[in-house]
Amino acid sequence: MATLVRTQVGIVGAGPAGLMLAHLLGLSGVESVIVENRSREYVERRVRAGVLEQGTVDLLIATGVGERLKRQGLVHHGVELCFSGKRHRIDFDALTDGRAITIYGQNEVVKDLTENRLAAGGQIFFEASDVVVSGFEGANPSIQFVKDDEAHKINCDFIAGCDGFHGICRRTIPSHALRLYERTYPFAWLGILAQTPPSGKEIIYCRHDRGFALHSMRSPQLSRLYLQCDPSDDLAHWSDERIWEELGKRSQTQEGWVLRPGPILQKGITEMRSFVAEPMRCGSMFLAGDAAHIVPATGAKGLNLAISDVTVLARALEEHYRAGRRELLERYSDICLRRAWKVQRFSWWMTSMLHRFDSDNAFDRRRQLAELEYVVSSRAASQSLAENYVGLPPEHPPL
Ligand code: RFL
Ligand code: PHB
Repeated sequence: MATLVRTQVGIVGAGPAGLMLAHLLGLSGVESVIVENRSREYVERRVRAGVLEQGTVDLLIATGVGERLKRQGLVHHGVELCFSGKRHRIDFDALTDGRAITIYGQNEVVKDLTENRLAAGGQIFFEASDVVVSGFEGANPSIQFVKDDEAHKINCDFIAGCDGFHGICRRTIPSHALRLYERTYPFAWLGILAQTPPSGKEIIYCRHDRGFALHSMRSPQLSRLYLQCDPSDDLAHWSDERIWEELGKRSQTQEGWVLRPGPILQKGITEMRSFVAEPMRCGSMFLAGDAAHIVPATGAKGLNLAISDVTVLARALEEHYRAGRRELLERYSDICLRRAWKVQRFSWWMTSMLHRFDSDNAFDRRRQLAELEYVVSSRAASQSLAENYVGLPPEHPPL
């Protein structure tokens, strides 16, 4: 016999989407339980995103999980674009009425949310295996899993599929009930974390004939850098020396700027993909975050979009439990997809403008440079980049 748990919302996945949903529901008095297949240590150490939009930061602070973020987050008022040997700054202050982004690792957000959730008495089952969701097309949704060799079953009113792109929730929905939109890119990113001060004050996006490079950071002593590489590339082909040499070549400027290499603490290769599943709901199961959509990392949007989805979902569930109104639950998918497609467009555009496409001819390369010239020389074009980068306004009224 399985150990039975009863809750209102069963959440699959303790990434940013699942944890933030549980946190927001908790504040509204709605019960939830999270099931995660990895260990707490693994999830908290997984280095991924680093850029938080203004709206994400405001929400974390307003809901009481932004203390460390306020102390340790690095607030940036612009980004730089580098091409043809020159750097150009996009000034968010001047272009967005003072909105900004904050650099704070996704794993730090996950640590803060996990700690807060557990302190508030929330239940998270880590290291759950054989996770299965069922009954969401009928009246008895449930999540089943095995933990410490014991079978468990969570009976709930709703399931939140927050289990990322490779999770099981989206895959359990019958294929006729979903429409999938997808584009894979013919390149990947090699990302490193390095024990060296960042080479610039702000994030630098570099377009170069050898391929794209990105300079970011995690703290005044820790740099996060990325290089466009082949999707089939093997990390074994990328010695530390080759990585620093390639970063140097792709980021060089006419002023003779120098890169500061240092010990590389972590390396990984990430594929680049655009993906949307519509609708983001099947019966009483709601998909949120990467489970429903993926954006290429060039726009720094995936985590922010995940937070935006669960903000809408938490509000919709709260209205259902508090006032018996299902209207927002019915509109959940439409509201989220409106934002998701705008973010898809922006991420695709940033990716197309900054990467080397081997299929491009000389015309395409000149056009790509003309696009960059236009973006940095036209106030309207810079403003379009800036307003998307700091985060578009929500598609739903504020909480
Ligand atoms: P996550 O973070 O993938 O969390 C899903 C969780 O579900 C668990 N899981 C399961 N649990 C139970 N049963 C199963 N069968 C399960 N299968 C999976 C997983 O272990 C995991 O804990 O999805 P979520 O919460 O939707 O969050 C999305 C973000 O993680 C993602 O969009 C961002 O990391 C994307 N991204 C960036 N986003 C930004 O907003 N700004 C950035 O600067 C940024 N940079 C990036 C990025 C992603 C990158 N990679 C590695 C993909 C840079 C990189 C390199
Ligand atoms: C990061 O700091 O990890 C980062 C920054 C900008 C991006 C993607 C990732 O576009």
